[in-house]
Amino acid sequence: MLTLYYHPLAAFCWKPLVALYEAGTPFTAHMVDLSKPEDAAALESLWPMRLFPVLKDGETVLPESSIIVEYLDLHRPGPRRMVPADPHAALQVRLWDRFFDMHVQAAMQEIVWDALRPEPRRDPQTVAEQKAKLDRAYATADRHLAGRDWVAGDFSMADCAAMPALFYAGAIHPFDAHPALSAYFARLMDRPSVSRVIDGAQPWFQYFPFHDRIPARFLT
Ligand SMILES: N[C@@H](CCC(=O)N[C@@H](CS)C(=O)NCC(=O)O)C(=O)O
Repeated sequence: MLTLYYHPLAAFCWKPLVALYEAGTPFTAHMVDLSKPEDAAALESLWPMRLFPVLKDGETVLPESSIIVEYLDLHRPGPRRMVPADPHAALQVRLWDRFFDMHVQAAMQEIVWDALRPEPRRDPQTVAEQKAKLDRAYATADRHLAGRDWVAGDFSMADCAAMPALFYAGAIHPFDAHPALSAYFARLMDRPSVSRVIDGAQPWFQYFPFHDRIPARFLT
């Protein structure tokens, strides 16, 4: 049996959750509450970096959201692959998965960490720099998405990565001025797998420091 160690609010955990729901793969969702020392120690015993998501499948223990999705594709494939078999198409999926993790999620996380610090330790300069990075990433994604339904061919791991990145980053620093990106985000939000992940996170949104900027349609 597969067990996913995760937290419902954690953006990187949403990526394998979407992949699991897309495939209809049964799994046990094991919530990790890092404010509890025993949970933190248990996660650390699985992955010393003490970051989730972590997937356990028998003796196999895998951290890293993209590696987990690739593993699921290999060992628990659903009706459609999240990383295409064609190596050239797969490169595009991995490229855009990296893009959303490194240029959208990372910038969004820096802004969140800043907001979680006590006021005197906040750094407006860092926030401004990260918002400028988001602007560049939004413009890049918008150009790429013009004329495309999904980021790289059919719905794939790249879209699983884009979903949490854009959900949280868009609440902090909106991308409404980018039509192709906005239309793509609306398509993402229409997927049942995505709604399921967002529904699961709802009780926890209050702990997101920008929760008052999450659009009301995601809160009901
Ligand atoms: N590159 C990792 C990043 C994982 C990561 O940063 N996870 C965050 C949650 S979104 C975490 O575990 N945070 C806990 C902490 O920082 O203590 C992945 O893709 O899985």
